[in-house]
Amino acid sequence: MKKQEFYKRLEKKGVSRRDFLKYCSALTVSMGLSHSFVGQVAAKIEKAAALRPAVVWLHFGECTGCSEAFLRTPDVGALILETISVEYHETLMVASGHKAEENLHHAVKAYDKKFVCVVEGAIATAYNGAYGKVGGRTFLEIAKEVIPHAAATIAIGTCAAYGGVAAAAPNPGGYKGVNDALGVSAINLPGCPMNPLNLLGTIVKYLNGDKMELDDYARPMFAYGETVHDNCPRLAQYEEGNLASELGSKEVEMGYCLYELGCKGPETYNNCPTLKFNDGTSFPIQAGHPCIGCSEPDFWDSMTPFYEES
Ligand code: FSX
Ligand code: SF4
Ligand code: F3S
Repeated sequence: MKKQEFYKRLEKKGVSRRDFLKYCSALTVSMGLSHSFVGQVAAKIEKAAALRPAVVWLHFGECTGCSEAFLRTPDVGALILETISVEYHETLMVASGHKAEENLHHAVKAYDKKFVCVVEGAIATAYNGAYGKVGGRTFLEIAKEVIPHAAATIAIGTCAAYGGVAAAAPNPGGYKGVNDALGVSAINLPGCPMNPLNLLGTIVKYLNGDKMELDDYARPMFAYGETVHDNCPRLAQYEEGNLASELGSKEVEMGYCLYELGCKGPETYNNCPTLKFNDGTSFPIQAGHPCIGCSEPDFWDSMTPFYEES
């Protein structure tokens, strides 16, 4: 697809060139690059959009909040949907029933070893996967059938990455993240939900053949290299000892540190303070709520009780 066509398609979806550059700028910051790289990031997105890979998007045990996160950010959603070609997505596609099943088989066959598999949700592994099914087949069966045919797999959200809420104790279904359940090497983009700009950044880096440095939990360093605390707007309050435990809610809103209210920002790796959610509007701590560590392996269990200092 030519560059001009890409812009035309974006404009049709209400995303102007100026909007496009705004998101390039946010992505540039999230990648830890200086503002002078915005043009290069824009060129990388254009290159990725020209390749427009087929994507098979699987849903397993989750709340669909990750899909919602990008659908509720219409411009970012449009950018993602113009950069990839979604061949199968249970909550977005029109088809249902047998027709939907057919679409999945067709996409896997037609784009064998070429498509990117995006997985949203955890996989039930106990009793042969009996605790989680779509169309009469277990998540485990579907994952085993589809993922080996993908050129790359991206596990979005903490559920797909590490099990997340679905794997909270006592976890009778034996829910696990994709890598643990299948023994594969998916890139993990945790967060409950993941930030859609991190998905876009990962796809763009992958399609440009850029080196993707990952941490020990398979998270890209460009997004998960620093803790929430490192970039928190309340960091100065933390350092000055202005803790919010005995304040009224108005003062909490005004910017006192939430550490004594159980904030897990110091042990949570994610770039939410930089990118924020809902089109850069806010993120939990800005809204006056402690970070609950939603992007860490073992969230939920290791992060509860939420409102106690760890
Ligand atoms: Fe999990 Fe995402 Fe939390 Fe929900 O899909 S990470 S429950 S926001 O939807 O998987
Ligand atoms: Fe750190 Fe949380 Fe305090 Fe922010 S609110 S400075 S992340 S402890
Ligand atoms: Fe999650 Fe904490 Fe960010 S709760 S959204 S990692 S501020």
